[in-house]
Amino acid sequence: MDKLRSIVLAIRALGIKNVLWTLVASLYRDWWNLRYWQGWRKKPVYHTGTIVTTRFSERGGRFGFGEGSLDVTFLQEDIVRITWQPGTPPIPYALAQVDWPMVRVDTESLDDGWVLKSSEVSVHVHQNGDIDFLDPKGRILRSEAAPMRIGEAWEQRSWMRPDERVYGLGERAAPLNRRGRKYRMWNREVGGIYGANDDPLYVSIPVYLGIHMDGSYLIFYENSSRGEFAFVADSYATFRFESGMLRYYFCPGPVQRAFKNYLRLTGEPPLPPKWALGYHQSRWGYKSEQDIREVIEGFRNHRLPLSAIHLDIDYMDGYRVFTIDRTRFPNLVELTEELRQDNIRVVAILDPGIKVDSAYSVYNEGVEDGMVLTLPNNKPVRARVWPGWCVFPDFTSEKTREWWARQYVSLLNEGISGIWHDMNEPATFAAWGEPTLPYATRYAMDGRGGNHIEGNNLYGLLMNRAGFDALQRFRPNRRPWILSRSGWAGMQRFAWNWTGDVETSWEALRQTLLVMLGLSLSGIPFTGSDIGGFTGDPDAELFLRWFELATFTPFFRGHSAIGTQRREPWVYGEEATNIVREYLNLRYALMPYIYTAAWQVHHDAVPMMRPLFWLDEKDENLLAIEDEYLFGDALLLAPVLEQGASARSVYLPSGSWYSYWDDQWYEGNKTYRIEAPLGRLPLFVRAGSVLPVEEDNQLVLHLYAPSTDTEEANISLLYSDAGDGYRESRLDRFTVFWEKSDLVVDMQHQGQYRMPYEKMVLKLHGLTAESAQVALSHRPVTENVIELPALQSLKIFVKK
Ligand code: MIG
Repeated sequence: MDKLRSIVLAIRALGIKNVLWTLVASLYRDWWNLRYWQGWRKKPVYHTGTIVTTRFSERGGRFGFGEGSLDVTFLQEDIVRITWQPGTPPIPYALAQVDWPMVRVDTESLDDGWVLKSSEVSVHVHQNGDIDFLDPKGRILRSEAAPMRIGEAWEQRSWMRPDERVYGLGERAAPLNRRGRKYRMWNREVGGIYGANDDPLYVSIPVYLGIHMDGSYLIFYENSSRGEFAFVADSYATFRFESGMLRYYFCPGPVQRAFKNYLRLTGEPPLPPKWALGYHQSRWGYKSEQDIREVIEGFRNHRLPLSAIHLDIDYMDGYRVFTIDRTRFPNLVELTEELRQDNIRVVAILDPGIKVDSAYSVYNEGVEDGMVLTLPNNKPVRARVWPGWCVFPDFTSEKTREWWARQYVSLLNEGISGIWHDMNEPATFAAWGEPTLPYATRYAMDGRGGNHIEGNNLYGLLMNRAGFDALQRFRPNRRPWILSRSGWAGMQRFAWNWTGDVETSWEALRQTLLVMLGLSLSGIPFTGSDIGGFTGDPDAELFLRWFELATFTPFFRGHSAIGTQRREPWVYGEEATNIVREYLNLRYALMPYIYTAAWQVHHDAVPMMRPLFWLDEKDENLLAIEDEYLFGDALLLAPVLEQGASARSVYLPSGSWYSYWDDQWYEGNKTYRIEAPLGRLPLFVRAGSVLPVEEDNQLVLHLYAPSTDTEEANISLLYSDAGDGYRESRLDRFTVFWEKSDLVVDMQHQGQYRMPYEKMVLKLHGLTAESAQVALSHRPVTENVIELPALQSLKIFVKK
C-alpha cells in the first residue's frame, strides 16, 4: 500500500521522464555496488585472545592482546574513552575541541586482569578482554564481552539487565525505550514518507543512555561506518560496525550528568537567534514572490504572528543550488527587505546535489577543482536528484567545505536569514534499493581517504559544518541558523533538525512526539515536525492537535508536501483559526520562557524537551511514561494524541502542579483524568516556578505558589538579550521559598542588557495576597498583581 502510494507520489512529483532516468540511475548504482562487492567469501574472524602486554600512562593504559589492542583513556574523571584496534581511526568530526583536564587514574592488578580507576568510574579489563564499568560504590553499570573482528568489521556485545532501558540512537520511529528492536546506523532518505516503525531514518547516531536498577550510563561509539545495534535478545545487545577501529566513550550516570558530558564531548548547541523560536510557515509549493506575498497577507488578515517563511526548491533556477529563478522571484532582495520590516525572516532550502550542467559555474568549479565525490575510476559520481543528474560536494575535504561556504554569500546577499539543508543523507532518487550513492564512492576524509560506507553518515554533519561556518564568517554579527534533515553526532553544534517526511496520521503524530524526545536525548535538542504531517491531508482535528503539540516543541513550523491540500493555518475555517491563533499567541507570550530554555540548552546542556524521567531516573512511574514530557524547567505537557479524545489521563510527578488554563492545583505522584477538548492541551506549571510571559509590552512574572509544606527553594531563570548577535545579555534568577507565612521571592540579576518592557509585574497564582513588601517598601496588591519598580536584585515578601 505504502509502496504503491509512494510510487504514485513519485511519478506525480517527478514526471515520467525523471522516473525513467531514475531506473537508469539505480542500475548505475547497482553496477558500481556489484564491482565493490567482495562476494560471499567467508571473512576471517578474530577473537582478542588474552592480555599479553600492558603499559600504563597518566590517563589510562594500553593492553596488548593476542589479536589487537585495547586503550583505556580517561578524558575526565567521568568520561572514559575505549579504543579497540586494529582499524582506521575516526577523523574526529563528531567531537568538539576540548582541553581535557588532568585526571588521576589509579591502576590495580587483579587475579583476572586490571582495574583502572578515577574518582567516578572503575574500568575492569578482564584477562580475556571483557570489560566492566563500575561506579565508585562498586556497582556494575555496564559489562561487555570482548569484541570480535570479522574481516574489517567489529562486533561487540554488552550484557543487558532485565530491567534495563535504552534511550537515544538518534531519530527513530520506535518507542522511546529502544529495547526489543534492531536499528540500522545508516542515514537514509525515507522516500518521501515514513510512519511508525520505519528504520533507519535521516539521523542515526550511535549514542544511547542505559538506565537500570544499579545506575545509568551513556555510551557513544565514534564510528560513522554503516552498522547495526540490536537490542532484541533478553540478556545482551549487539553492536556492529563495518569498518574502522572500535572506539567508544563511556560516561557514568545519572543521565543528566552523562548527557552533559556527551555534549561536552560532541559540542553544545550555540544559542539560536530568537526569531528562530517563533512560528515558521512553509510549504513545498510556494513557487513565486506572488505566492509568498499571498501567504504573508493571509497571516496579516487573520492576525496570526509569523517569524519566518521558507522557500522550498522552487525558488531555484532549474534546481541549481545557489541560483534564483528570476521569473518567479524578480526581486528577492526587495521582498526579503520588505518582510524584514515586518520582522519576518526568509529561509531558503539548499540541497547538496549540484546539477550537471557545463554552463553552470558551481558545477564547473566543483568538478574542475576536484571538490566532488568520485568513484574508484576517478570520475565524479553521479546520481539523480531534483535537478536531474547531479554531482556531490565532498564535505570531508576542507577545501570543499571552504568553497561551498563561499557560495552562501549569494543567498546572504539576497537577504536570506536562515538556511535549510535538505537531502543531505545524502539522498538520491532510486527506483529500487537504497536511495544513496554507490558504496565505493570515494571520500577525501581530509587526507586519509575513505568510502561511502564511512562517509554516508558524516555527509549531513559536514554539510552543516560548512554552512554554519559560512554564516559565521560572512554574517559575523548575527547568529547562524541552519535547519537540517540529516546529521550525525555533533550536528547540534551547527544545525537544528526537523523530523522529515512524516506521514499524516494519528499514529504518526504519536510517533513524532517520541521521535523528537529521542532526538533530544541523542544530543539534538532543537527539533520539530511538519505540523499535520508532510504527505497527507489532515482533517481539522488532527491538524489542531498537531499544532497544539508543536507549540511546545523547539522548532515550530507548518510544512506540507506538494500535491497535498493547502494547509495555511486559516484553511480550516474560523473556529480552527481561532484555536491556532490562541496557540500562536501563547507561543509568543511564552517567548521569554522559551528563549531561556533555549539558552539553557546551550549553557547548561539540558534538552528543551525532556522525558519525565529526567526528574528522577529511579522512579519507575516516570520511566514508564512516554506520552508526556517537560518543556523547559516549569512546564509539563500531556498532548492529546488520540482521534476523538476530549480527555486523557495524566500522571503528574512529585511536587505539585497547576493547570496552566485555570490554576487548578494538583498534588503530584498521582494520575488524573484531565478534560482536554480541542484547543485545551493539558498543560501544567510546576509549583514554585516563576514563568516569565510577555503581554502587551509588559513582562509578567507568573509566580505559582509552592505548597506551604515545601521547605526547599525553587529556582527559576530568565535569560534575556537583544535576540540576535553577541552583545550584552542578562540573567535573572528567582528563588522562591516560604519564610514562616511569607512567600519570599529573591530576585538576583547579572549582566548589562536592559529589558525593553514598559512595565513589569509579578502575578500570583495559587494564593491570595493581602500585601507585599518589595525591597523595603510596602506595595499594594491588586487582584494578585504586584508592580515591580524594575527587575533588580531585591526581595519580595508576599503576605497572605
Ligand atoms: O524529495 O524540497 O523533507 O521537507 O519539502 C523531496 C522538497 C525533497 C524533502 C523534504 C521536504 C521538502 C522536499 N524535500
